[in-house]
Amino acid sequence: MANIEMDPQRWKQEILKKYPSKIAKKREKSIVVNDGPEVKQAIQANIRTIPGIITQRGCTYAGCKGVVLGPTRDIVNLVHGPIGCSFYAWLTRRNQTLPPTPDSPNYMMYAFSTDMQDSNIVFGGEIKLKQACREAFQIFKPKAIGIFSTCPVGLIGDDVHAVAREMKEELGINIFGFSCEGYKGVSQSAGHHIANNALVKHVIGRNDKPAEGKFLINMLGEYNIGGDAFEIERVLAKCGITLNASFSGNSTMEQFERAHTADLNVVMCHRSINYVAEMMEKKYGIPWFKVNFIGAEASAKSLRKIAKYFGDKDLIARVEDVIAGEMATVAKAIDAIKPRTTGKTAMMFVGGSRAHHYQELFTELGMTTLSAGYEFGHRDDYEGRRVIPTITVDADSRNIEELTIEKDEAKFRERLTGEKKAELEKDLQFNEYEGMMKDMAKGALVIDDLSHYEMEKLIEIYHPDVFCAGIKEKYCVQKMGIPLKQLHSYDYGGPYAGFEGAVNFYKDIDMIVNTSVWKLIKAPWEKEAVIEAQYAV
Ligand code: CFM
Repeated sequence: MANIEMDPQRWKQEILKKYPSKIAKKREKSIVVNDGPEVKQAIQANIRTIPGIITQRGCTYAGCKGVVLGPTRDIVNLVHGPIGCSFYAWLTRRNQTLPPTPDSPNYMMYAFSTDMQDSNIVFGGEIKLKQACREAFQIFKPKAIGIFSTCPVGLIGDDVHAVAREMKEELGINIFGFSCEGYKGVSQSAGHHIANNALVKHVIGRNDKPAEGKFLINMLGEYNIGGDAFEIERVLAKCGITLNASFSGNSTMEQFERAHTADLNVVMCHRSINYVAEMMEKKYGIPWFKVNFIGAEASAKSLRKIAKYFGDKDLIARVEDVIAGEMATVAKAIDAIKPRTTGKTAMMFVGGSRAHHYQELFTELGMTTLSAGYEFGHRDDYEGRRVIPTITVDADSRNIEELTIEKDEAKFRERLTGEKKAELEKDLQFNEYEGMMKDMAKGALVIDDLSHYEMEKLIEIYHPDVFCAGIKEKYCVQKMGIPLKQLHSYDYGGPYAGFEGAVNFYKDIDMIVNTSVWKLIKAPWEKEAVIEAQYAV
């Protein structure tokens, strides 16, 4: 059973005591004891990890290629770099996709790489990159090729953008490059921004034919992990809401190209895609608001928001019908499971949005989130977008291009006129994300870029019933006798989004927190004598 008596301030002080004073001073600002929703607290985020500290973070290339473009099935995602970078990106993330017919283009199972060698590092890799574009074109005849830069590309100065322009001309398909070298930012978050920029520059707006149907929305920041997008698509279709484009779970190039024709942008993962939402509003006049399809209640709320936006009586009624039907099944599951999960505790350290979104599901299970944090969230993901103007721009953030966006006079369409907008604004918060801290309990520990050491100490002291993170943390945590649920890949379970997803999650968490296996195992060092040493100074 969890030990929740621990004073979080004491935990923080104990952790910081172990660090050299300079490091303690830095880490101190990234560890906040939450004072509850009324108090506005600042947290330090999106800064470099201190060298020597074991972080959970990934690289800029991972955020660009793996996260944002990875789930799009009919684009050849060509990695310019050594083969190791491609091996990482090759189906190691659990994006799923569903081509409409067996012979529809789907390149997601392939790893496209220029396989740079030492000689390319010395003499340059542009020739090899051009050859790779031609080869990919000859074999697959794709609609588009995206070229992703890995660290050595930036170091030797290969110009992927010039190659992309030349190849676009030669092959007659859309080819564009990303300067997403792994070291480009402090985490994968920089890669999201770089991907967003290129999508706006090179893809969105190329096809003016919208999807067929009424109530056209784009779903931004949903990546179809574990089939989440399929469940969201099912629910939207049932409601009669048309998905015009998805960025980018189960998506295609065609969807990206027609995204500017939608009536509304809804944003799931704020961290990875808020740039596209903002830029599309300026350029094409599409309003956006935040939604969350993780959690049954949150899904219902999000559907109601969408229906409210369109203001169509039939749509509103249909959405209520769908919610009532889906909630009946959810209620059955929760009634059976909740008595077994109530009072249990969870901790979540994932990415830049799930550490917030999944708290919804744990609340539905009657569980408490003792501590949570993002790997690479920015202050706005913790404190809300109101802090954006006050965030200090440092050398690392300045490194990422900020596009200047202007209204596209030909394609701009005013979706909301003054009066209607003012009316809707009473209920819908446009351009807003209030962040994670507001939803967390008083006394909960909010920790940005959690270090491995801090993770071990959290577990030793609090003994949560479940710890949620990724594969890097999984086995260390489980060897400490605490179950770990992966929230990046879902441990090959899921979907967890929407209503059916919520039920799947309840069942999985019930099994995880109520199995006795974790109480029976002992790590070798708990059973046998070990030799320990200490520094003399
Ligand atoms: Fe957004 Fe993501 Fe996440 Fe993310 Fe990610 Fe991911 Fe994630 Mo892993 S885009 S921030 S960079 S929701 S890959 S699909 S699970 S860390 S919390």
